[in-house]
This record gives sequence, C-alpha cells and structure tokens, in this order.
Amino acid sequence: MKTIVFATNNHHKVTEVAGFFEKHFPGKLIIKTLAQIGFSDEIIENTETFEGNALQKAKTVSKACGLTVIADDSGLEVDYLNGMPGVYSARYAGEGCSSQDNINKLLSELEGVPMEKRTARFVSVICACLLNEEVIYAKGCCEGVILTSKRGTGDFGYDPVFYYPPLQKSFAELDLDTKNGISHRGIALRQFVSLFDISKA
Ligand code: ITT
Repeated sequence: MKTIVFATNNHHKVTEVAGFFEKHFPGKLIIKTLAQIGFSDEIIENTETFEGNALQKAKTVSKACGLTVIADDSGLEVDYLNGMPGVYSARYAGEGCSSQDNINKLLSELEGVPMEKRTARFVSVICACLLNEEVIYAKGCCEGVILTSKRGTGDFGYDPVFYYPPLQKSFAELDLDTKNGISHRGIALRQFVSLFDISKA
C-alpha cells in the first residue's frame, strides 16, 4: 500500500478524490487528509492562477510531511463576469463566507441575464509533489450554464446552480460516480493517473 496526502480542507473534494482513487487503485493507495497527518497550519494561496495555487498547497504540505502530496485548486469561470469568480471562487462573497453567500452573490450579479449568456465552466488543476521532487500537473474543465435558482440536494459550492446540459441536471443532482465521470475534477484526475507512476509515491 502507498500513502499519499491530499492537501485540502474541503471535505467535498476529499469525498470525490478518495472515491476516484478507490476505483482506480483498489487496495493500493491510502489517501490521508490534512487532519489525519495532523497538519493545521494556514496554507497561503495568493497566486492569480489555479496552477500557482495548487502548487503552493502541494508544496507547503509536502515540505512539512515528506510524503507524496496532491492538491486541487479549482473554481468557476462565468463568461458574463469575464471569468470571475475564478481563483476567488471559495471567497467570492468575502473571507469566511458560506457556499450559500457565494451563490447569492453570483445569482445577484447575473440577475436578468438571459440563459444563453449564462455560460460558465468549472476548472480543476491537480498538482502533485512526488518524493523525487518531480511535480505533476493535470487540468480539467467542464462547461455548463448558471441557473437562476438552486436545483438538487448536493451542497458542494456552486453545484446547485451549475447546470450540465448533456445530462439535463445540475451538478447537485448527480451522484458521486456520475459527477466524477464528467466533472472538471474527474477529467483532471483521469489525466493525473495517466501521468502518475504509483511506484514513485
Ligand atoms: P482547499 O483550498 O482547502 O482545497 P477550497 O474550497 O478553499 O479548499 P479552492 O481554493 O480550490 O478550494 O476553491 C474552490 C472553490 O470553487 C470551492 O470552495 C467551491 O466554491 C468551488 N468549486 C470547485 N469545485 C467545485 C465543485 O466540484 N462543485 C462546486 N463548487 C466547486
């Protein structure tokens, strides 16, 4: 069994990523969370790119724990808002805000904007810092449309207002495997495993 650390404080990301790795490397990989390795320092995320922030997270934790570390930096790019909230997605409505606050702000910024102009994409960049100091990046995007009100019971971030036309559902209406099958994070994870040699973990 190999152990890798997932450098996130977001439990929704842990569920999705751990679910993915269980399917791809059954019985071969243990994913440890920051809490499980006792890491509670603040991680600075202050670059303007998903790649830069993902590297900051993975590198900070890898220096502290000496294990292989992966990190995800992700967000929602809304075309009508010139790509906002982008790397600011977690704190769009202000530091310490809730997902509901972010959704409220997004819906108010898009008030009166017709469906055809509400196009958006989720983006995920996975960065891994390996034991041999190699750094791997993988990226995934998923195109959709911002709804005018919430749909579904999932409560991860913007999922209730992100509508995915091919399935005619919001992301909050999808189960874990279905979301991983089409999502930005699922695409990035599949690219990641094609680049990642588990023997180097
Ligand atoms: P960590 O940095 O600890 O991983 P975080 O939530 O702060 O957790 P990010 O800085 O990458 O992570 O911000 C990503 C935000 O983008 C996240 O908080 C959600 O608001 C949104 N987001 C990203 N992926 C999402 C998804 O699959 N579904 C819904 N919202 C998502």
